[in-house]
Amino acid sequence: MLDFLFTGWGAFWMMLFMVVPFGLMFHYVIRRKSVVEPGPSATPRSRLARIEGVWLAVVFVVFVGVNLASLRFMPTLAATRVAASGAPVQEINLTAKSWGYDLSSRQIETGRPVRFAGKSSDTQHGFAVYHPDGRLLFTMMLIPGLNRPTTLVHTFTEPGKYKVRCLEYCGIAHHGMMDELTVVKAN
Ligand SMILES: [Cu+2]
Repeated sequence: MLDFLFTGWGAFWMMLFMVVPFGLMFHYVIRRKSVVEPGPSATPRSRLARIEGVWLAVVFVVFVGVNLASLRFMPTLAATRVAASGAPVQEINLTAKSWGYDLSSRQIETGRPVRFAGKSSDTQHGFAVYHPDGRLLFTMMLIPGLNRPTTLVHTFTEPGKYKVRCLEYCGIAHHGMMDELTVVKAN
């Protein structure tokens, strides 16, 4: 029911909803400080208010700009893009439950995008994939009660054994919630 809050533009509006009150309060504090209760300063009050106004505008523009520019890198939007492009994608469906994973496949070929579609059947779980050298490649948060699965697309380039771990604390055996993916070289 609340799927829209966690995907694409829904997540973006949700972020604004949480940030705007903070921004207004920040603005109010700055105004009060510069206009109503100025400290001892050689700079005239009006000039100080203007400088702080400009500074606030710069911060705002950079903040919104960075957020908009990074939208296309959001995993859910990237996954939608790959799905729309019609590229041959390997689908792996997974369900997380305390404390393990049901995976439709653990075999992956290099060079072919893999679309992970994950759900949780009980509580909040994570699905994090580690490169054989120990680097974290990506992690997904799996929230119970959503109609649509959480999706992420990743293309593996090197063969090997990739560890899977849960990175959302989910109970007494959370530390043991692991799995493994095998990536083989494509012929
Ligand atoms: Cu966990």
